[in-house]
Amino acid sequence: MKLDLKNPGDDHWQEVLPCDGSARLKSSFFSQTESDRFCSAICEEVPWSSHDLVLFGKRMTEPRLSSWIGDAGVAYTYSGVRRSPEPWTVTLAHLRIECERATGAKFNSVLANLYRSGQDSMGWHADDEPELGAEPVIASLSFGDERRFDFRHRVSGETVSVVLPHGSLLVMSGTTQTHWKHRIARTKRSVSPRVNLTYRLVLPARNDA
Ligand SMILES: O=C(O)CCC(=O)C(=O)O
Ligand SMILES: [Mn+2]
Repeated sequence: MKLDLKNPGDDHWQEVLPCDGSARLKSSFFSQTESDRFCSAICEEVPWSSHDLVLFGKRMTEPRLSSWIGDAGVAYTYSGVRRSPEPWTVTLAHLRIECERATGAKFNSVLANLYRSGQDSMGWHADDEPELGAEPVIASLSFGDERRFDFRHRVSGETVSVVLPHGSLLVMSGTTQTHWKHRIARTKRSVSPRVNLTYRLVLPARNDA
């Protein structure tokens, strides 16, 4: 999809990455009223839980709550742990259609994340699991308090940061996961909870492993 980036603003797509992939942000993908409604509904509907991850061979508890939701039969290994999906909620199913419409891509699952405070975070990683394919399209919706999202180039070390506001959509595509890592850093700022939804297409060939 070609986008007009000459006048990036709230109602426009803005390309965040300088090279080696694409991460396009639409800051006001949803209105304030819609975003408030979605945020409350998601917080209530999603079966949040604390998960362990394996980092450098060590098992630890992720500093955020999350839930893996998707079509029946879609399984995904995330942070070294294999998960089966929870069933779609009304709001997450509706937002899947919105993300498919905006990107032209198809999604069969979503990782929902709840950052309870500035202490909650997600370390440097790429969404490069083999079951996502070589150049995955990942649609990332944010609701609640804004947090800074950082990219770091794997070779040059260049970093690019962008703030993800309430009701924004960030679409990562192309070779982004090959060349860049990303994170949500902890912050000492006093921040309210934030919900993030990353819609993904998990390829069926890997599901019976
Ligand atoms: O919270 C975010 O904005 C991104 C989370 C993320 O990168 C992930 O869960 O893979
Ligand atoms: Mn990620």
